[in-house]
Order: sequence, then C-alpha cells, then structure tokens
Amino acid sequence: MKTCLRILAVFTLTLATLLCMAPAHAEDGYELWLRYHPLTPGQAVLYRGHTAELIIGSTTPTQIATRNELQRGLSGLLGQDLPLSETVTRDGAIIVGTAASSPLIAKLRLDIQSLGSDGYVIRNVIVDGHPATAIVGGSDIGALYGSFHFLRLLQTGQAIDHLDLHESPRIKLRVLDHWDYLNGQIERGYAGASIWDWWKLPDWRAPRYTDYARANASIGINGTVLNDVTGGATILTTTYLQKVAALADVFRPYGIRVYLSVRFSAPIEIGGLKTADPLDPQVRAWWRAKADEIYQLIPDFGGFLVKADSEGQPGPQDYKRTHADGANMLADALAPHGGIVMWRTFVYSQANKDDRAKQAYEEFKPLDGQFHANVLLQTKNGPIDFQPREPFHPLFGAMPKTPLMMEFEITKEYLGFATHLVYLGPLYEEVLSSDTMERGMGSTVAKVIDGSLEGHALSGMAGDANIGADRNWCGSDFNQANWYVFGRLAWNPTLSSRAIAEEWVRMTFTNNEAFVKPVVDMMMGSREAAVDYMTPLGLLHLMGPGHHYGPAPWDASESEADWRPVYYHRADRQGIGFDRSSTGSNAVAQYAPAIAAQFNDMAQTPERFLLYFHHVPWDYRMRSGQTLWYELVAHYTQGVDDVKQMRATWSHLHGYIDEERYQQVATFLAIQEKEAQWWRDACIAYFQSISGRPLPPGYAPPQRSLKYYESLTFPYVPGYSSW
Ligand code: BDP
Repeated sequence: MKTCLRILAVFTLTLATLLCMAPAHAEDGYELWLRYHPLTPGQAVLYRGHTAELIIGSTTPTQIATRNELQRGLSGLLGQDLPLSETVTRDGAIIVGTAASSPLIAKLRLDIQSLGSDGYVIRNVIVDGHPATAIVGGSDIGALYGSFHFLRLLQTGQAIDHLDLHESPRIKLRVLDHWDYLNGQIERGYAGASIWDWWKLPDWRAPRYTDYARANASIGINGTVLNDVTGGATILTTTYLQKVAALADVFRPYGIRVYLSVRFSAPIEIGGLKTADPLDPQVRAWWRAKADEIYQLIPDFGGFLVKADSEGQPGPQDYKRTHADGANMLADALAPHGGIVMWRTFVYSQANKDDRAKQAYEEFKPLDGQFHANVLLQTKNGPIDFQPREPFHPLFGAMPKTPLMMEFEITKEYLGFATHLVYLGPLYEEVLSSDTMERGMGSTVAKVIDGSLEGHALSGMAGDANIGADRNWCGSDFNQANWYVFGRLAWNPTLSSRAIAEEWVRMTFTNNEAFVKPVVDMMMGSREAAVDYMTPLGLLHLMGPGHHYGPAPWDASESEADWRPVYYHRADRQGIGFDRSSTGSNAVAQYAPAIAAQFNDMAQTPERFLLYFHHVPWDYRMRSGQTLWYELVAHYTQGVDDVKQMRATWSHLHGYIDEERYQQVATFLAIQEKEAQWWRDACIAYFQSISGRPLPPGYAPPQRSLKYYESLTFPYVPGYSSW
C-alpha cells in the first residue's frame, strides 16, 4: 500500500512538473533557431491581434521566399494560417515589401532614404484607419531580412505594438567560408560530411540547400565560399561550375552569392599553361576567360578567395611576384563583372626563422596602398592561428589604405571540436572591441573592418563554417550558436554577445526565464573555461600535432618548428612564455606605440596575454600576490571546476526542453568534463616536469603520469584524415 502511494505521488509530481514546463517535443536540432513552434497560449493571443492578414507581393523569387517564410513562421508560432490580402481590410495587417514594388508602402512615406538595399524598417502604422505593421526593405532582400527580424521578435517573446526599428548592416560582405573538399570531406569539420552533394549536382538540388539559405538569410549572411582554400583547381572546370551555378540558383532568392576558393596554379593544372606567373599575358588572359565563363553561368557570382604562398599552397612568390601582383591579377579578371578578391594574409614561411607571429605583418604592411579597389585582405583575428585566446592581429591597425576583412573560425578546431560547449561570442566580441589606436583611442577592430575608420567602400567578415551533413548541422546543438553569433556580429560588430546568446537560447530552446538565464550565463562563461583548461595566461598552440585534439605541450614531433607546441610555450627551468618584447622578437612593435609600450612591459601586460608576450619566471609575482606557477595551476583547475559547474547547471534544467537535445547536451558536457580534466592534468604534469616546483597546497596532483599522457595516440581524428 505504502509503495503504491509512493508511486502515485511520484507520478503526480512528474505530471505536475511536465504540465508546468514547456511541452517537450521530439527534436533533432535540424530546425536550428528557426523553430516556429507554438508560442504560449497567452502570447499567441496577444500577437494574433497584430497579425490578422498578410499583404505581400509574390512577383519575384525573393518575395515568394519571404511570403513562404512568414506564412510558415506565423502559422507555426500562432497556430493558425494567416490569410493573404491585397489591401488592408481589418486591424492587424502585416504589410511587407519595398516602396518600389508596393504602392501601398510607397503611400506610407516612411523614412527609408538611408537604408541601403539590405536595410529595412519595421514600424507600426495606420492604414485607412486600421493599425498595421509595415516591414519595408530597401530592396526585396531588405524586406526578407526585416521579415526574419519580425519573426525573431515573436520567437523571443517581445512586444510588437510599438515598433519603429531601422536596421542596416554595417558590414557589406558577410560570408561563410566552407572548408569542404569535392570528395565530401571537410578540413576541420566535426559535423559529418559536406552538405554539398557534388556528385548529384546540378540535377538534384537537395531541400537542405534551401534550409541552409534560409538559416543564413535569417542572420544576414550574404555570401558563401563553397570549397576549401587548400582544394585543387577542379572546381573551376566547366563541369563543376555548372554544379556551382545550381547552388547559386537556390541561394539567389535569399540574397546569398556564391564565391569560390581558387588555386593560384589553376592555369597550369587545368589550363594547360606552363606558368601561373601573374604578370604573364597568357596567364592573365586565362583568368579573364575563366571569369567570363563563370559570369555566363552565374551572373551574380561573388568572387574568389585565395590562400597563396601559405602552408605549401602555390602563389605569386613562386614567380618572385608580390601578393599584390597576385591579388590584382585576379581582381582585374573579376572587375568587369563586379566581382571581388578576398586574399588571405595567413602567410608565414618555414624558411623565415623569425617569430611566426610577425610574418604576416612584415609581408603585407609594405604593400598597403598597392591593392586594386576590388581586393580585400582577409585576416585572421589573431597573429597566430585561431587559438582559444590571442591578442588582435596587428595588421588591423596597420593598413589604412586597404580594406581588411575579418576571418573568424566558427568550427572549433582548437576548442574541443563538436562536443565541448564553447560559445564563441565572447571571443569574437573581445577581438572586435579591441582598440588598435590606429587613429587614436576608439579605433576598434570593429571600425577597421566595417570600413568606417578609413572610409572604405568595401568591408567584410568571414567565418570558417562549422556546418556538415549531421542532422543538427553543426555537430552539437550549442555549436549552432556559433554560426548564429557570427552572422549577427557580421551584421553589426558592435552587438553584445550576451544579447545574441539570449536571442539564440530563446529561439532554439524556450522562452522560459528559468531556463534562459542560467543557460546564457553558462554560455558566456564557457569560452573562458576552455581558455583556462587548455591555454591560460596567454599560452597557445598546446594541442596535439596536426589533428589538434587534446593536450600535447611536450610535442616536438612536427617537421616545422612553428607547428610545435614547444616553440610556442618555451618552458624551461627558469620560466615559461614567448618573449615578444623588445628584448625578444619585438613583435610588440607591430602595434600602435601606446599599445606596444603596454605589451612591452611585463607589469602592464594584461595577464590574459602575459605568456604570449613575455618569458616569465615561475616565481614571478602575479597581481593576486601568488607566483606564476601557482596561478597557472589555479587557472587549469578553475577551467575544470567551471565545466563541472556547467554540468551542474544543466542537470537542473531537465524537463524544460525536449529530452533528445537535453540528453545529448548532458552527455557532451560529461565528455567535456572528462577532457578538461585530461587537459589540466596533462599540462600540469608536463609543466611541473619542467618547472620542478611542487603543486601549490590544496591542488590535486594529475590523475595519471606524464608518460601516460604522452603515450596516448588518436588515429582517425575527425577533420584531419584526408590531407
Ligand atoms: C589552420 C588549420 C588548417 C588550415 C589553416 C588555414 O589547422 O587546417 O588550412 O588554418 O586557415 O588553423 O589556412
């Protein structure tokens, strides 16, 4: 009897819990943040009053896409279909379009002069005595962006009765770079194979391509580079260009242009020429003809992305020409069609024995002013290589005459692959808000890349995509947030990463405050946790050789010195860190004088960058009063504790969302905790073997011996095997 009562009590409690919380759907993450699941009944009733009919054109493919999205979104969120209308017949119409395409909108006389074609206004208006909402774009694409914004307001539970929003992107080119090979593999891909089914293209246009375009358009992304920067030249053959054209057709209604990574030596490989010298007339003619062919097939083709003279890729230096010679030659071929070149500055040479951190600056700074008008230099956020933390790249403050484009890595090559929960918003924000001091205080990286600091017409931000054929696109639910935050910051690089995280959580999971707040807090702390358990205090590149999975600070096996962890941390009996001050490599001198002076002085260098700029004695007194050795151990330990805390937070959130996603996140957090512990223990074991110091009191020794960590091997690490 007692047992029966207890079972009944548990059953009633469970039922009550379930009823109080959001309904739990079976979900697999495919819908991303475009989940148009029914709002709470109260909210839906409120919104319905403002969404009684939809007035929207359906002449152009973009208008049709916009109408479809609004119908899909509103019927999903509000639980009823919205009638289409030509005129305002009642209160609560939603009117969507442009002043050029809709006489009704033209009559509203809204202030849309400064919108630009991608901008939009969302405003509550009165039409023939009826309250209505107008979503007005500078072009069809602007209206599409505005419609996604309107849906976002509903999805995130915001009021829609006093709207007067004016939005325009601050950055012109908002581009995803796919590192996808034509064989379906992805360099640094942790979410399965490539979503581009090249073999079946151009005939089979998978529905997923449209969903990809919808997701990108919803956050303002307007370009996609389809193939890897280290791929071959095959993409430029006619057969493949036809496949590319099919994808361009699918993306066009969503305002997304396609771009291609091109191999500098393509004229030799597929053109039958003997040289790829950028000043050779035949080579120039070959590229011009290739550009003509591309634009025949794809009239709005975006342009080329190039990795040249970098990590073994061919480039103009093979012919003793400069990067400017190479970039300008391609730019000239594209210019008649309006195309652009995104030329990467990720260039360093194994032959150059100087500090790798300095090499891109030394290569490109002297070329400032030599690039043609349709060239952007695409520069990684930091001088080394997408590490968990680096100072901003000094080129951002050093090339006023050249548009510099940001390149962020969205795929978590150095940050725990698919499983670790690391929200990259704070990393992006930290870089974008860094002050280069190029034109005095306030010359932030954001202002450099949006073109406003120097008045450049071209501006751009690229993100190396984390998208694959996994059902949830990104390998984990939380990795979707990194795609999302990239797009939102490319639209406006001054947005707060916390606000973006909150939007994303609400759209992706639930508006339940009891869930939103702790999850946003957890996301915001997650990047710092990863820095702590991987590479605290300015350390970097301690990852396993080549594949970059797990800790290997001891590693010196790579063929090239500057691919080895030991090159970067330089730990010895006296201390640890890379001396980039004026007594060392003097990389500090590449920053504006005020910043250089700060970084040059150990005492003034922010501790988060300390070991990036200085070789510091183990017993050096940190700001806490503790020694560097103590702080290093404390940071590693803190990282693990933070992940434990993330797990605890998540464990209290069971029942707020669907079981499928809840359980996967829970399991991935368990993996993360295990691997954070491994990172901590392996690094402490190794650095202790060098420092010779005892562990500070109260800190647990590594669980296993250094020998054990060094003995681990990882065959078939994802994202690496094919090249
Ligand atoms: C490095 C990656 C490598 C890329 C390279 C790049 O490990 O796979 O090819 O960046 O950006 O971080 O070119």
